[in-house]
Amino acid sequence: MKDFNELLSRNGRKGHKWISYGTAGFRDKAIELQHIMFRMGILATIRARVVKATIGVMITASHNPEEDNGLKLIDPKGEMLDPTWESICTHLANISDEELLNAINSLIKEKGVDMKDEANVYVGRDTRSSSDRLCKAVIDGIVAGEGSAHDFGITTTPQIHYMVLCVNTNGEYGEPTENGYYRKLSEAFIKLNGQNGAQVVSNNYVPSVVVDGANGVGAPKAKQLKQFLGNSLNMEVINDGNGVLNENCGADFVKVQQRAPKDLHFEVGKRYLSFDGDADRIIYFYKNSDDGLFHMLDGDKIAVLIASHLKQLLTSAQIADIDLCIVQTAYANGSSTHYIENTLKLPVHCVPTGVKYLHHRAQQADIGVYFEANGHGTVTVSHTTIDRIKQVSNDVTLKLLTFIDLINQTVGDAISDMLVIETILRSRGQSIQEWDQLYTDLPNRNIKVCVKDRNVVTTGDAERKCLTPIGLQDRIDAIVNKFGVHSRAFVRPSGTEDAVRVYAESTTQEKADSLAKEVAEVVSELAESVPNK
Ligand code: 16G
Ligand code: MG
Repeated sequence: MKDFNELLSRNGRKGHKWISYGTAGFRDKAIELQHIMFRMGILATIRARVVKATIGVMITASHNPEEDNGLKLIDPKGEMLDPTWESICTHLANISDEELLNAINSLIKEKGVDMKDEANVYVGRDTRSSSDRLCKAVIDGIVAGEGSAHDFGITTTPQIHYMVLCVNTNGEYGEPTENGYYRKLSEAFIKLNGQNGAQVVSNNYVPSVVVDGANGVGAPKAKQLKQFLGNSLNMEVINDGNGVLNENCGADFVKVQQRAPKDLHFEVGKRYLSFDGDADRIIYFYKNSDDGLFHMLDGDKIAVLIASHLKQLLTSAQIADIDLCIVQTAYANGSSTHYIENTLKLPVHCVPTGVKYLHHRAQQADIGVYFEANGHGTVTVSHTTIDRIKQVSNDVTLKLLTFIDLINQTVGDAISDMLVIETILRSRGQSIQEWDQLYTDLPNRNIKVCVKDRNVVTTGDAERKCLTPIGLQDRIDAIVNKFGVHSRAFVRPSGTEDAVRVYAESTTQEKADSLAKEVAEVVSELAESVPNK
């Protein structure tokens, strides 16, 4: 350890609050996080030595309010941290300053790490005012762990995931720089959409989008991308940093509130989309010309669009025996699952909430399309599948390979997803309204219930069944039955907030609302009545 005491004194633990490495890493009020950042910097150097590769650290709290912050660790293939290391992170985060050095030394010993080996860590951060200070704490940790930090400054979360994979494949996946990222995506986009795509209307597809940047990192990055896209797409960026991060804007706001973000001149005929605060989620929306109302196209509709396009390409390339599937969570709208099974006729898998589960399941297929309803998702394509596609050399396979280049396969990426969606809509000559008509979402409602201890609620069957408190599932079943066909509800403890979430869907909004309310009442009754652990 280098200058350990001095670096520790700058990044000492101030309070006693317990914190765990949750669904998407650590997340809390930024003022609680300084010591966590330092410790994770050290841990990152150990992890990099264990896996003998560059790993990543991203400082962000995504769609949370500006005063929050967080940290995610990124493994060598650009994927989320190996889950078996999450408890190590949690342990290191919660011990006292006095215990820290011993704990680190035990970890080094346990993992058989030679601290003389090199340890490279890529670091990125979002635009939060606390991110710069917290980034310095991470770098202090990397210095203490005698590793090398490559500080990329302000980046989207998916950009760091991408660059980690690039460097670990020696550039095979792409150049590990921000410009390399824009170049790869924009070159593929221009190849598929034309240098002057911005001027070419294709049937009902108009090549213009309005991007809600959530007043976060996605806004400046979308503007940077614009330089690379040249005249291939018209893009107007709003909520570009002048307002408060994620406040009344961004993908999470639009999805949860089911309405357009602030500062938007909402017009019929335009195509809008929202990024979240770290640009790893995307939601499309528009004003419908028939009813003049807000309509939203979430992760489910995006997954269906992408999977059906891939299926079409594979069929016309005559390599249809490729195993293509869609991965969803219990939050996927019932209509989307029905459409995938009955119209697209593709296998669909349901996994627990959290990108790591979706990503992992998708990777088991030749081509896996995964999306959470909240707009986080991407496509994974196995190496053997790429090789197979390459072997069949024709116009369609060339197009398919270029299309795959548009995708950031490491994690959901709002920028890459936008380019993928725009490409598909153009190739189909479709308006957003036509895309929306693939199927009609069942009305649904998401609510939060605060209980004494959310951990008394445990689930199985990919969160679709409640295991404890005993009796809760039977009560939910009885309520759901009253609401009749196409009604569904489930509950799960949040992985990011101290609450239990209730999801309900039914044939009308009124029914979905009442169903959610009735289930929430039973949750508070049964969860409250179970003593704290
Ligand atoms: C995190 C997850 C997201 C999930 C959400 C659920 C990652 C990178 N992000 O943001 O996938 O949908 O948590 O939050 O895994 P909840 O547990 O509070 O409902
Ligand atoms: Mg996010």
